[in-house]
Amino acid sequence: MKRNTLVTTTSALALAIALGGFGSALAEDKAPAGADAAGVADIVRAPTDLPPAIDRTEPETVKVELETIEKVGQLADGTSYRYWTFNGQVPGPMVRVRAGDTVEVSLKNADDSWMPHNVDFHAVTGPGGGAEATWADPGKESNGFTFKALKPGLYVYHCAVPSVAQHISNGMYGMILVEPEGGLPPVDREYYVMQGEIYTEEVFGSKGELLESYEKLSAEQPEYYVFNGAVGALTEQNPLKAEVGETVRIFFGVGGPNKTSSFHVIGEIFDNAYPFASLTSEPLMDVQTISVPPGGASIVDMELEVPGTYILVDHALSRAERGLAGHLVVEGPENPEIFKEHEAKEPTS
Ligand SMILES: [Cu+2]
Repeated sequence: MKRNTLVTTTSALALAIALGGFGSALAEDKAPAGADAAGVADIVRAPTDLPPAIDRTEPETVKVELETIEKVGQLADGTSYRYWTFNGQVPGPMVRVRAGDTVEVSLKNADDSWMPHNVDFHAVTGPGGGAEATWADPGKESNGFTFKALKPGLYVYHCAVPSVAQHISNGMYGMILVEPEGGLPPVDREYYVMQGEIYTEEVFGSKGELLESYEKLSAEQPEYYVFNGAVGALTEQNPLKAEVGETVRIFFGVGGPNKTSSFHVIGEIFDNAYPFASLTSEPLMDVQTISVPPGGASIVDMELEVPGTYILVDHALSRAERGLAGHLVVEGPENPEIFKEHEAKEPTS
């Protein structure tokens, strides 16, 4: 039954896009004057928006309530886009549970959605990661499901309604951390960062409300690469912050849908990096760049010795010119033993 609906919806959409009908429908609905016009939302999830470390020692039942919301949000200065989100922001909320917990997932799809949505949690052991159980047409609430978090790790979740790549690229991804029973080693600050791609018909840098390009999505040729949903989300808007002497952890994931990230922080070295976000393996130490596949994650820890602005990038650096950069601003006393700039040289002539 659901499969039929799904195929019909997908075919109709693909056809509409092929005929240019989808673009026309979007154009009629678009906000009058781009990102400054009323109705353009801030869809960025702040990297500080994550639950605190779990301090309990017994398993519990944890409820996760998701609402899928489609809305026009700011993609860049003067540029907007019709995002599809979990709970109104990109990425969706970070869920934090402990290995052995029972997790009850409910999903409601907002009344004004155009599309059905659902959620597939990579932390789930069970069919579709819960995708069938959470399917919801616009205005409906899904049946939901319950799962036991068996394996520690940091896991991606995403919408799995076809075209899955389309739902993900429009913003439908987030992460769930399943802490090991003894928790993670404590740090001073934790941040939540996810990388995604946006495929627009208009070229990078265009103004106004941009239209999605199914053709570029199929060809894996995004116009925009973003951390936490939008250009500038983690630079001007919400830079990561720390003091000299503190240890910072970044929970980093790739929603994608297509591109592997070579995650790197310019000017820093990861003291600990958990490849593929495996928490039952020992972390690697002293890592410059870590490869994170789409639908995958990593956890990196850095102790900060020197003040300054450190830049989060994907070291496939052409992507930095398509929106992909974040800042980690470290304040505190200079540490000339570790880093000092030389005095200006005397003119030689
Ligand atoms: Cu969806």
